[in-house]
Amino acid sequence: MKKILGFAGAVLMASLAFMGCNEKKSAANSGKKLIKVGYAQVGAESDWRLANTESFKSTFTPENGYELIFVDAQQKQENQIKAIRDFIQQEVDYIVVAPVVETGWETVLQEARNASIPVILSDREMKLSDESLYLCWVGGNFLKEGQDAVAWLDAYLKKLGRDGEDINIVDLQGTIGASAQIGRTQGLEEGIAAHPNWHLIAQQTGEFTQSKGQEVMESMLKQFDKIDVVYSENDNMTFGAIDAIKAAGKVPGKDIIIITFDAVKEAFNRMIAGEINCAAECNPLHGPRVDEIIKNLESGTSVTQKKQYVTEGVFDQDNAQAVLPTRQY
Ligand code: GYE
Repeated sequence: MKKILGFAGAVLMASLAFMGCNEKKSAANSGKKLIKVGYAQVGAESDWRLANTESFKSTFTPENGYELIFVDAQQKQENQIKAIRDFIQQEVDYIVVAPVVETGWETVLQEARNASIPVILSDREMKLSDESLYLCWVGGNFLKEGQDAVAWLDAYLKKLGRDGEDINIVDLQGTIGASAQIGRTQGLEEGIAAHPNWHLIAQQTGEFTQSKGQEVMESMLKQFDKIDVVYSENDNMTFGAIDAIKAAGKVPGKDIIIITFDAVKEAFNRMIAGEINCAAECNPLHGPRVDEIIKNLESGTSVTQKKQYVTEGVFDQDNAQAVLPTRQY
């Protein structure tokens, strides 16, 4: 105890000396211990992801009381597992994970539990045999996003007077096994099952990236003459698909109805330009939400909500122009 007090005293003295030559007051130099947070991020595959990273980096700052250890796992689960093990080694106070895929996490989460480090999930979910291996989760409702997009398509086809026609749909899927892919794909498949005239003619992953989205769309366009709808599970794949559609001499948004997910600013620009018909929103700004959870825990308030879904909307060419100035990402 004496030793700890001695050490704390030394830290305080050093901090006071530091503060003396630095006007700026912050948690970093007020002598308060920074909360050490390790964030195992999926990667940098999309605009959505970059906005999510920025949200964490701008929230988890020394001024706000944090030391952030940020790891970009390059869309590989094995890199995230390694990052979590490194966080445990570095004795972080909290581990935050945006899991690339849903399954395969039990062992490493058990290791975090053995080290008494709380794990908070953000963005995508995990499917675990023991839900108590993580504290809580905050993110988008991917199934609802898919269902909302399907409801939009249903209404749009009615508006066009095409609801009685055969409609050929292709699905550009996200990373297979990611909860964002699983929920959005399920939303579409439910829609297909409910509409006998909707036909899912192709379904393939574009890994949530622009280049893969373009490549997969190119091959689908070669394979099928009549594609009525592209259901693309994120914006960047959509941007790639639009390039492929234009290169094939077709007009995106007119010859082919384009539905996208995320609704980043560029998707709004494309709706205004007429190239995208509908964007189902997915909010990436989870930094402040996770900050609030951690601050509550630090002040002794326990987590009451295991899962926190973020509210999300659906946008189209009718409201894109009006909504764009209000968008944050
Ligand atoms: O839709 C996509 C990103 O998990 C919700 O991941 C996220 C998804 C998002 O790569 O753009």
